[in-house]
Amino acid sequence: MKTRAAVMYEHNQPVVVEELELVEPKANEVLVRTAASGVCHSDLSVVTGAIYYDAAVILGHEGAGVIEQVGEGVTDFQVGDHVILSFVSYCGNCRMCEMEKVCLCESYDVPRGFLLDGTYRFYNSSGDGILQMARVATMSEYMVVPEQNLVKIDQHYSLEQAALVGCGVTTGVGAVLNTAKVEPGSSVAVIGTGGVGLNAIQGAVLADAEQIIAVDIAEKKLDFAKTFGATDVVNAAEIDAVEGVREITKGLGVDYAFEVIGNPDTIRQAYQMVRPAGTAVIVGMVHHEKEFSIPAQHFVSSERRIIGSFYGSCQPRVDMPKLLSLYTEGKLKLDELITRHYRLEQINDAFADMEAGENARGVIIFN
Ligand code: PAD
Ligand code: ZN
Ligand code: ZN
Repeated sequence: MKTRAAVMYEHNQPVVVEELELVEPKANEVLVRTAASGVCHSDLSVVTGAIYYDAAVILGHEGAGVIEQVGEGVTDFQVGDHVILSFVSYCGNCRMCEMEKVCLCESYDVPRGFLLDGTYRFYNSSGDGILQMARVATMSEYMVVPEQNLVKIDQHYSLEQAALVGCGVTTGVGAVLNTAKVEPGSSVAVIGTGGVGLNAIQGAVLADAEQIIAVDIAEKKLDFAKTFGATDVVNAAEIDAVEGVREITKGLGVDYAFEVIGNPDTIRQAYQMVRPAGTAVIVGMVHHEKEFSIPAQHFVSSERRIIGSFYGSCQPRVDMPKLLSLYTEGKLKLDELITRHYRLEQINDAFADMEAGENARGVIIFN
C-alpha cells in the first residue's frame, strides 16, 4: 500500500515528505493508521545526528492510531483497536523485563530502525528500504510495527492527547514518579521546560513536591511551566541557573534536579543545584559522542547521586493507561500541552518552531 511519510535522507538537511510503499504486516506485526504524532526533540536529534540513525529513516516515535490489519499470530490486538505506540519493543521474559525494567529489555539485538526480523517494511520509489525511528515511524500515515510496541487504550480518549502519552508525558512524569521516586514535600528543579520538562513538572505536582522550580532560557516556556504547576521560575538567560536555584532554596539546593535538555553543561548545573546527598536525574539525550564531567572528589564527599532516566522507567502497558485515567480525573494536563497543530508537510516548520521555543508541544494531525 501507499503511505506518505516524513523521511530524513541526510543529516542536518530538510526532512522530505514523500509517498512510500508499505508492505503488509508479517507475523506478530500490526498495521496502524496514524491519527496524531507529537513532535519531540528526539525527532530533531535524529535529523542532527545527535541520536544516530543511518539514512534514510522515517521520523516519529510519539503517536497514536487505529489498527487496520493484524499479522499472523497476533492475538492481543484486533482491527479497530485504538493504540498508543511505545518507542521500545520488549519481550516480557528476559531478566530486565522480569525486573519490571522493560524499557531496558535486552532481547532484541537488531540494528537501529529495522523491524525485529532485521528487514524493512517501507520502500521509496527507487526501491530503497527506509528505516523506522524506534521501530514505529509515527510521522507516516500508516505504519507496520511489532505488536510489542503497542499499548491498547479505551476508545473514548482523543487520539491526539493519547499520542503525547507515547513519549513526552510518560518520559517526564515517569522520571519523577518511577525513576527518582520523589517523596512528598520534596524540592525539585526542572531544567528545560519543553514538551518533556513540563511533564516532569506535572510529575512533581503528582508526587506532592512542595517546591517546583522551572529553569529555562525562554520566558514563554517559564510561563507554560507556571500553568503546569511550577512554584518558582529561573530565567537562565538572565541569571546563573545554579545561583538562582540556590537562592530560592535558601542556599541549600534542591532534593532533586531533572535535566531535560540533553546538554553536558546543564547536566553539570543539575548536579550543582542539588543539596548534599540529593539526586540529579538526566532525562535529556546528549549527542551520542559527547560526555559530561563533574568534580570526582566532590561527588564522593557530597554523596550526590546522578541517575539516568529512559522513557520514565515506564512499563508502557501499565503506566500509559494509568496516565490517561489521571487525565480523565483532571489530575494531568494534556490539552494544555498542545499549542499548535501541523500537517505532515509542515514538519520542517514544526522543527523550526521547536528550535525557536514556540510550543509546549506541536502535534501533527493526520486525516
Ligand atoms: P524541547 O525542545 O521541547 O525542550 C527543551 C527546552 O530546553 C526548551 O524549552 C529550551 O528553551 C530549553 N533550553 C535549551 N537550552 C537551555 C539551557 N541552556 N538552559 C535552560 N533551558 C534550556 O525538547 P523536549 O522536551 O521534546 O526534549 C527534551 C530532551 O529530552 C531532549 O534531549 C530529548 O531528546 C530528551 C528525551 N529523552 C527521553 C528519554 O527517554 N530520556 C525521551 C524523550 C525525549
Ligand atoms: Zn520523544
Ligand atoms: Zn525483555
